[in-house]
Amino acid sequence: LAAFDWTDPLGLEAQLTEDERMLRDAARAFAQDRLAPRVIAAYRDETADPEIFAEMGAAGLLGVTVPDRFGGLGGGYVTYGLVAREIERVDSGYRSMMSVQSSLVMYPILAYGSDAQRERYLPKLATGEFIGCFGLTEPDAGSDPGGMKTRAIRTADGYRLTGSKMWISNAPIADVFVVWAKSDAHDGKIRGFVLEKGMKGLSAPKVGGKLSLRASVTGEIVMDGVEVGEDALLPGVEGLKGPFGCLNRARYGIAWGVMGAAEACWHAARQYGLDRKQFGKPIAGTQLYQKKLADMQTEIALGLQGALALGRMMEAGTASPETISLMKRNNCGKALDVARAARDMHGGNGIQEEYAVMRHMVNLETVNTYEGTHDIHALILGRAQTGLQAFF
Ligand code: TGC
Ligand code: FAD
Repeated sequence: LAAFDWTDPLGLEAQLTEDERMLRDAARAFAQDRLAPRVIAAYRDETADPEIFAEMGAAGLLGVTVPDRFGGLGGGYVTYGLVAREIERVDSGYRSMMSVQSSLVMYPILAYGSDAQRERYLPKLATGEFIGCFGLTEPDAGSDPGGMKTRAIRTADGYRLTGSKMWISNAPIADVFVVWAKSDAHDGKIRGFVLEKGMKGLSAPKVGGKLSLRASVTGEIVMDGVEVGEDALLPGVEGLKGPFGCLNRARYGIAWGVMGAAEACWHAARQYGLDRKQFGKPIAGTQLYQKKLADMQTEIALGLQGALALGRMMEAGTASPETISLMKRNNCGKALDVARAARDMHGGNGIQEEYAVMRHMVNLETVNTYEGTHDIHALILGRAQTGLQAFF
């Protein structure tokens, strides 16, 4: 039998291709060299540096699965997941910045946009010259986005959009806004529109006071009669499957990303336990401590295998939205458990900013909520196996 690698019990490394490992290593180097040194101050001061988008773009981390003719990397879904894992190992907020840009802004423009929209937006989103955001959630429509109030009313040469979006990542610093509205010209169906910063009636005030995901800026999108031409409409999709098509990709990335945050917490707890002595010996030498480490190791190894299996299904075109729900839900919940345990295992130091575990823990509260809450994904899975919807 082979020797045991405690960091990789199920041999994830050997299941990756040479290219995937190379791109993963580049993402890890970027995250550790460029993101890790600024995260403590960014989190403390609640500042999201817009320059990070350009830096991520230069490193090839925006639009990993977008074809290279539009400025993307033309990579596979496993590569995208590995990038999310490396960035979230530093902070969930930085992964949010990357995944909104890649899965929620570049993807819909690629999949549903016109040629003109693709040419206008994708290359600059890929370099980070443009920052994008995705507006689906509203103050009164979170888990139930079909209840949105934002309306697009037909005008002589386009549409007038009125409504407000809430909890929108990147919005206060965004140049490009992918927003979803019910369109009277399309029988009240949900349609996507691409708005640009500076349009009359469009504003994006910051949501302050967040105790989680503080390194990523969140805002509202207020549309007070924003007039756009026909060219702002995403022509290729209508109905909720438009935004959900994007969410499928972002939820998949989260399934990998949260495992990065969980690994950071697990490794930190192991090292802390080896260094910290109480009752005359390292606390990692106690049974309770080792049980917690074993649980972390097990859940992370299984979560990574699930994410990899799903990634291969995404690449083969065999992944279903329900399988994505299963992995998003499981890995967020397990990552949160790991982070809470790691916080506890650090004792008093666990609440200190330089130990990072509490920052990961409170970030993961957001990640467990956005892109469909833990319970909403349970209801999606319950419906799929009983045929009975339990949403209302
Ligand atoms: P339902 O009747 O189930 O479906 C309506 C239509 O949508 C289609 N659909 C999907 N299509 C593709 N992929 C999916 N995952 C899909 N889910 C549904 C469905 O086939 C149907 O199409 P059609 O053609 O028959 O009309 O819809 P419902 O209204 O009952 O929805 C229920 C529910 C709970 C599934 C859904 O609303 C839901 O998932 N709610 C959660 C909302 C959510 O995830 N919001 C995320 C906002 S964005 C965000 O959080 C970004 S954070 C990013 C970051 O910072 O990293
Ligand atoms: P609610 O839907 O009100 O849910 C509250 C509670 O009720 C939850 O526990 C939920 O599980 C439960 N619940 C709801 N319905 C049911 C039911 N039928 N049965 C049982 N329980 C139920 N959205 C975007 O569009 N774009 C973004 O970029 C974005 N970024 C975000 C960034 C941050 C920091 C945060 C916090 C959120 C972001 N969101 C974004 C919004 C996010 O997707 C929503 O917060 C999420 O979908 C939940 O909606 P809600 O907050 O309205 O909660």
